Amino acid sequence: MSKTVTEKILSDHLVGGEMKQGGEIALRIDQTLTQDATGTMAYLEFEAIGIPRVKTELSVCYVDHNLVQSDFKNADDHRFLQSVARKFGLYFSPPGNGISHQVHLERFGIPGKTLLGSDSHTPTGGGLGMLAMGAGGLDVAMAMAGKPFYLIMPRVYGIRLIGKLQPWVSARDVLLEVLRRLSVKGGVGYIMEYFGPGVAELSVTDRATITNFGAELGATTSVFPSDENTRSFLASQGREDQWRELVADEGASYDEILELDMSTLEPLIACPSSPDNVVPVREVAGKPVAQVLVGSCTNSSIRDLTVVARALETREVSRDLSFEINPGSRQVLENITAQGDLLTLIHAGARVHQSGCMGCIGMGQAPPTEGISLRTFPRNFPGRSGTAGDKVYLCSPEVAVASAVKGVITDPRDLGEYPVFTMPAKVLPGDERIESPWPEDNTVEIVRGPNIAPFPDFESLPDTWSGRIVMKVADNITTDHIMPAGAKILPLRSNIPAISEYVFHQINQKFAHEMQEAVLDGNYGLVVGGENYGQGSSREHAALAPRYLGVQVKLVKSFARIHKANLINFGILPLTFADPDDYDRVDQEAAVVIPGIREALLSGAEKVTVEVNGVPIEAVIDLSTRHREILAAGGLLNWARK
Ligand code: MIC
Ligand code: SF4
Repeated sequence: MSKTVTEKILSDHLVGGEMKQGGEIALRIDQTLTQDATGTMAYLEFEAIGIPRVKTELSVCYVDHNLVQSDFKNADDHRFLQSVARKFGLYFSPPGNGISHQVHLERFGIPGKTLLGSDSHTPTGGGLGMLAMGAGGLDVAMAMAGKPFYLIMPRVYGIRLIGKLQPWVSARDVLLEVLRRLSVKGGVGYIMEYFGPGVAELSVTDRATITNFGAELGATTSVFPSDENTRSFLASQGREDQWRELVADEGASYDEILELDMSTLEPLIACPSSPDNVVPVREVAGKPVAQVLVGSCTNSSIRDLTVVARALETREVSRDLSFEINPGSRQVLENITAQGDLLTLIHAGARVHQSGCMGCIGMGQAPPTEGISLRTFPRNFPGRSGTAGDKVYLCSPEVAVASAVKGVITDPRDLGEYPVFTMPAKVLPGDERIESPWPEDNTVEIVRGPNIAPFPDFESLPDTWSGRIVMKVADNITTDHIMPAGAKILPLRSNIPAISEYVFHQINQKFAHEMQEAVLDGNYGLVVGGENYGQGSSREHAALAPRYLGVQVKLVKSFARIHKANLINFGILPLTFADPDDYDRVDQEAAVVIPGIREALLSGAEKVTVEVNGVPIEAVIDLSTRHREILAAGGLLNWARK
């Protein structure tokens, strides 16, 4: 039978279940990655599982998010992570070395392998022909312990690329166009697989921009074939021996197909405050800009920064804005330095930062009040930049640099000739600070600072659940709404009691306090939500911290994949409305009873009655047998211990 690239990698790694759409499958995971903001928790969980060494082919522990050290907390976490890597046998990529996804693409990714990462932009690896997926920290901890990763068998969305990108139009615009057509929930339940003659026109870093940004479609992941361009990328990294060809068979079939002629694309931009709020740049051209940031795991490769620098060779950036560069990795920084492009950037007025996530996760770089911020980042969710009421636009490096020069949003085609750039046949690897796994040594001690709190214990699910609707929210609620990030809150990622104070902070600053009082009165919490609830980040804190406060059930129209998996892992029951119109019939504060919920779960019932102020409403239980057992036990760690 003819197979897609997705089907080939899935069947090579299948260790349980059948590859039938909608059923649960279990996959062998070859590689894992963690970043610091989710990693501390993932390693506390790995310790709780009690396995002495990681069992994957390769696991890497990155520090890239919590780089601002305004007190001891982040610095302590960095040391904790380094000691954990040494003890458990992982590679360690220290602060300043770069964004996990960029470094992983450069130094570790291998076509045809599976990669599980505790970050939603792990699909970056799809640019190399890997099946690279984001997950919660606990799922990554299980994979490091050698356990399979469970997943509902996705459908395959084929994106057929034809044509060639025009000057000043780049990979970012390809995905902006896909987001414009499909929206932030258009990829839910799918793996996006790129094929067709246009694929050969894109380099591996272009492809990685597309698969990375594809996370914003809500897709399970995105994948490109592995071809001659993949071979030359790996050769430039000195890793040609790790190349293998991996392309879809002639006649392979996709569940959906979208055809995209790249030659018809023009520069696009996502307006505030959602990545799918996309228009052509010319429609918003002329608006004054206060800040331009080039960086993030989506667009900070050697190609991206070189194009920006070359466009600035004979120009300088406007003095009315702040123009900032966050290189994706030490490799990127070393190569643009060796090429001389770094000097051009500095000379033209750029503020150059260390390699890392920086302002993308609100670690500094907050824009001024009312000021438009143009970013080559993947997310512009409200408030994520750190400034309330922010106006963040997402665009390509080309649009960013043109706007930085003119001081207003600018279609880069106005700059005239497009700089030529060919990727060097051999790059400086820039991996001198990556620490290889230490040999097993029982004397290695884990270094723990006072901010690292023990993992909380959770109770199992009662026979009948009762509580109150403590929050009702609309469609497309992001994990940034549920559990915000930013320089103030991120340092609390290793301390669940402390971080839980900020749950739903953007919506109701008193939420944590109200929950504490409700629980004292014996009222556990149910949260009501709309479509695509929990989109965005993989942060399990968005499940763990509400659970710590006493939120035990979520009843919504639909869930984002990773968030739903995190809810299950921490024993929060994810239910969906059987009739979406019931959403309008339930109000915040209403008393809720779910009689016989434990029995319903364990007997495999597909529906359960939820009584809201005494009125029955039907809810769907869309869960596998394993999920049901985990929920009844009160979470994955409880279940695994049993
Ligand atoms: C993000 O882009 O939102 C993050 C920060 O990288 C998250 C992970 C996190 O919250 O730590 C992600 O994308 O998963
Ligand atoms: Fe870092 Fe931003 Fe990428 Fe998340 S999206 S990994 S915060 S650069």
